Amino acid sequence: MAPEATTNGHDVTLEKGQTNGAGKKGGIRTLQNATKKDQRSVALSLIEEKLPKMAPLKAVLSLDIGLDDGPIYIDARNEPTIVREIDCEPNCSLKVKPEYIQLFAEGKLEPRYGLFKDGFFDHTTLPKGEIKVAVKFADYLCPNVPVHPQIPTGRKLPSPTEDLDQVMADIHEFGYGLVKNAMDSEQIKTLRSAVEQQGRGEAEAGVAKKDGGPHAPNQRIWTLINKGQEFHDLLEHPLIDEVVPELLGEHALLHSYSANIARPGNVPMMLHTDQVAIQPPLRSIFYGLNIMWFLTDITRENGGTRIFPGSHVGHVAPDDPFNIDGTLAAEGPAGTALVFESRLWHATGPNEMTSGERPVILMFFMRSFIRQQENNFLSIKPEVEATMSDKVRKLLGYCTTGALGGVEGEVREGIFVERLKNPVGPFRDTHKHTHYRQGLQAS
Ligand SMILES: O=C(O)CCC(=O)C(=O)O
Ligand SMILES: [Fe+2]
Repeated sequence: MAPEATTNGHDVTLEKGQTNGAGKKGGIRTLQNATKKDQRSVALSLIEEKLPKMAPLKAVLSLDIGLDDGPIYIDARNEPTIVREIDCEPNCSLKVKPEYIQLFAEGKLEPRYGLFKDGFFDHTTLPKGEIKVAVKFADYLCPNVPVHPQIPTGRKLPSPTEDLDQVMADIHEFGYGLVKNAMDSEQIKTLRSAVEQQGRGEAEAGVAKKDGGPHAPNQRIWTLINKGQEFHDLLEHPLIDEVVPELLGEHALLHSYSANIARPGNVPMMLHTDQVAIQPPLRSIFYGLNIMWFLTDITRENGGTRIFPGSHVGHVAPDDPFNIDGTLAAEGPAGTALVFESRLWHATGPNEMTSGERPVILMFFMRSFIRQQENNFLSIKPEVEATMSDKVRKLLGYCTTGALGGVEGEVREGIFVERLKNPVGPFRDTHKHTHYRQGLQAS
């Protein structure tokens, strides 16, 4: 492999590719390959174009975008260049789909989402080494390069308060606020016991959802709607009506409803915004709002959610989403509700205690036009569905909002809908008409 400046080098690679076996295999196959090659070529051109911006990297990145000749190297130790061979260990290795390069450049994909989302299915796509180098490389491809968040100085940061006006002001200014005594001791006890028992039961039944690093000590309990009346009751809490409609507009939906137990030995979650998966990564509006209910006293030590206060506004994003240095922990006594909007950079904190859990309930609301995280219509048990209050049904999407969510063309607003016993099927001839009528009579 000869070192070469790639402005022309990638053309050579692509021509070589055209003569490979796959290219000779007839119409459709050839067409697909041509498209793929074009994406790699476009990716290389874009990287070359943005190369001068990459000087602050001061590092070497090995980059695999699927070229036939293997990875290229972005050598930004001095003036950034692209080379085919390198005389040192790269600081970071990155394998990324070439089409993502174009999406980054067009501002359609946020690097902290785009670089990691395929890792769920193929761990070889995860950057290796100094993660910051891969992230900033991708940032420099974007139209606007974000800056690392800084905690605001000289301003009083949010602390738990019963003054809801203050909470709203804190959410606007810092992206989050803390409601003190949102739950009384009876509610805390009931919900904590329900979460603990549910967590234990799911673990014993072998259906627990675990995360938080190699030992996966943390436990998520999803779809709380199916898991007890206590969780339905919490959805009737007046705080929801105080904050959700004002911040997310009418008809906001419950995006997901879960508990998260952070346990000792966990690795902090990746820093993220709660709308990072909504692409393109718009920063001008928040789509979601989380209400996190503290079921125990929450401190920095036992895994309080790590936050960059004020990181909900401006073009900010952490240089390394796996590094929580410089974050604050959202702390408060049991019964506190942490309310935070979806642009805020945050993560589950490390539980640094030797024993003791950090159980919280996460009620995650979204504006009514965004697809819900949980597909309630498929996951809610029919017998639970039958017991849901109108309020709960509405929050879960069983009610039309604007022209959305209707059944068989219902577009009026605020109509409760339900599964049709006999949805209208195809009509082709009179014989089938008779069948449909018979079906109706039978049901
Ligand atoms: O558990 C926490 O502290 C935060 C969880 C979180 O950020 C999330 O589920 O998106
Ligand atoms: Fe989150």
